[in-house]
Amino acid sequence: MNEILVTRTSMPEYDEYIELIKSLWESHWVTNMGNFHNELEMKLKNYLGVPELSLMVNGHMALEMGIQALELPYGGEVITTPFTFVSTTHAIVRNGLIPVFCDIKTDDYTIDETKIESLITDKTVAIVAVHVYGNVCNVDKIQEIANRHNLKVIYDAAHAFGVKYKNVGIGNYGDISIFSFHATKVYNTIEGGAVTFNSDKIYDKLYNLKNFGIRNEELIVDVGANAKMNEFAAAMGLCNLKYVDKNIQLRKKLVKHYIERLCNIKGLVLLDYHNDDIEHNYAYFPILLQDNEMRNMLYEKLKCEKIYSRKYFYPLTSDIDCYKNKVSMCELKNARYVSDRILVLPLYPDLGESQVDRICQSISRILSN
Ligand code: T4K
Repeated sequence: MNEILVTRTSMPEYDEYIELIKSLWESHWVTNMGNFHNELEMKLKNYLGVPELSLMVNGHMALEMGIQALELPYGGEVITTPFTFVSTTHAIVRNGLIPVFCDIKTDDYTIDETKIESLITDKTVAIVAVHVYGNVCNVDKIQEIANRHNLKVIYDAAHAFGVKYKNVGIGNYGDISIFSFHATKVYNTIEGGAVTFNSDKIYDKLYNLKNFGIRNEELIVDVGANAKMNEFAAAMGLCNLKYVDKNIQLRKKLVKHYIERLCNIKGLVLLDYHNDDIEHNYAYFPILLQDNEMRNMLYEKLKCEKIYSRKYFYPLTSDIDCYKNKVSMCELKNARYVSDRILVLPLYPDLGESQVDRICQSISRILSN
């Protein structure tokens, strides 16, 4: 039996990429805002339908620098979700800010907007919410709360490339949004990421932050770092952008196939994709098991059959050693419930329907034993 990994990097045809990068052997210009970088910035702005976009070396640096660009006061509190990849929490803390963990909802696993206000104190400066699995946070309610309390809103849209809410690109919500273009994502530049926003001022600030603050050979205007995307990554991004719509359609078909085969299995809860306001990108296919024991058993047994699911996201970031007992949080009842039961099944555009059949048959057999 072939192994089926949780995801598989989408790549263009070999010749297409090689043809594109040939010019780099002529120019020898391989990084520092080269032509491919600038072309990709423009094309992604267009694709995501956002007013401004700054490319970054990866999604994490996009988040770290995006938060930094908002110049929040050191030691300020940030209300956030623990049900995410550690990058989200690390980016807050590495900016000298304090995460305050808020519970999530059990239907789409995003931050529970009804519980945000009770966590606001006079130290709260921002909300960092995550469009987890590409599921859209309640952006309207979150913005209302932020406006009422004068808070910045940052969306970790690492999973949400191409998602639209009410026909508007998801990168338009909040003060900034960040995307990940990691090899495991719906759209990849090998490693890469971007910050989206709507002000020239932030573009300049991010340019400085990602390029050591250098504006010209003798002018250094800020305490920047290095988070530039190189030309090989940008070229991969230019090639992959041509196929992303097709790939999302292939994902959608596979998700439908999964749902048809899993919807009648007792003890499984599937995501509800029926929401006319949301254009989904089908980034992940999470299922929720009845309890922790069942989830762990299914994970192990699938592994024995060379089917590699993942427990995205267990443990909660609030429970990892660097944060446990060191940060404040409300009762994370739903987050714990979900994190203990969630399992993400393999999903990528060239996963065949027959492989989905194999995965579903295994699940059905394992759960009925
Ligand atoms: N915010 C959120 C909410 C995020 O989920 C992430 C990243 C970030 C921020 C930060 O963005 P980046 O700085 O990463 O751009 C993966 C990814 O590395 C990570 O990007 C992602 N989230 C996270 C959810 O998943 P791992 O540790 O699970 O990856 P790994 O190496 O185990 O790979 C998983 C599977 O992907 C492999 O079994 C096979 C496939 N794969 C992997 C690689 C590296 C490929 O097909 N090709 C590859 O090159 O973290």
